[in-house]
Amino acid sequence: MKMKAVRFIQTGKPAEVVDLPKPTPGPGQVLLKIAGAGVCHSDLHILDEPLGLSGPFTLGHENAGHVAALGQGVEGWKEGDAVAVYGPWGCGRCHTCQTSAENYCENHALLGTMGGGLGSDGGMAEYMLVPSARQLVPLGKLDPVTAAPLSDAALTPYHAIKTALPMLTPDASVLVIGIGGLGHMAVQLLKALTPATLIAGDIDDSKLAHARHLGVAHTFNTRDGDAALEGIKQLVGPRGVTVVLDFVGAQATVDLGAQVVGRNSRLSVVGLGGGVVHHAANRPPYGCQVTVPYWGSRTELMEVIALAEAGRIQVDVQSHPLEQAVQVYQWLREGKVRGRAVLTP
Ligand code: FEH
Ligand code: ZN
Ligand code: ZN
Repeated sequence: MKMKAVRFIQTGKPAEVVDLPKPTPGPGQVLLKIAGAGVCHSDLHILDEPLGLSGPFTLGHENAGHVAALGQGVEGWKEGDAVAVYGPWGCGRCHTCQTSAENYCENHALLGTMGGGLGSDGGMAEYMLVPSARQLVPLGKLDPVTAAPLSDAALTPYHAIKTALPMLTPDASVLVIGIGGLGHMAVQLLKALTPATLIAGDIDDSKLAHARHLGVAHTFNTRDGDAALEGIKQLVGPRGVTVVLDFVGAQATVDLGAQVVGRNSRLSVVGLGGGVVHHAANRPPYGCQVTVPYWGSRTELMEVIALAEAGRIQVDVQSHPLEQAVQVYQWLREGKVRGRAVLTP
């Protein structure tokens, strides 16, 4: 049997929709029938720049669907179970992986893959092979199409926010730069988890309107960096912003973040825009923690799913047929995607 799949061929070449044989699960593996595969901005970096991933492989690292077949020896799951795929595939043996933080696997350099859609075949296909049942997280009654982005667009900001929670007191402030797939989930997570004052920055007024729709009171268009800088400084006063979450990671956004954070703060750069944090005395201000968080742990994914099940967060999904993948990537590149695009086989 054949199946449609969206393939990364090599850096500099567009993705291609091709026919591939339907995979069969080997011992310990699980075959999923994919319901939704999120379209992440990181894929554009993978398609455009040498990120050390060699093709060809099937794209899609933000996946959810139903168990279709179990490899020999797999227990605890049955055909039809709705699941999200935990995306960062680590070794599963090291101390860090044993804590479920496979995103920070100590042996990552030896694995030859970052996960499905990131070196291994991912979920932009009718079926996906998951190497181990440990990468499956139950979705309960959630719809796998709208829940797929929980595995990256929600998990990645959740991981960055969770470690900053002690800093986010009622008199604190947090700036979210980039209200796209991850940013629109970040503002919802911050509203659900913290009393801090929320501030949103983006170069696109429609993305700022989305942030206001999600309950962010203060929005700034960062296309005019000086005006945004002055506006944010006026809003937060001499204390500065407590936490900056930069989901763009470009030089302009990293610079803005470094200029608005206060002392004893945190600047978290998540986006792959290639910006660097310039350092000099008291710049960023003394006591500012600069972090580069990556994705999240499996238990954090379970916590994100619980938030969605409780109705505390909701992904704004634009779904499109799998065959439209190349067009959807183009819309993402042009900043025309609101929330998260999800491909449905
Ligand atoms: C993917 C590839 C490389 C770096 C970061 C990412 C994220 O999109 C995963 O959350
Ligand atoms: Zn991603
Ligand atoms: Zn490991």
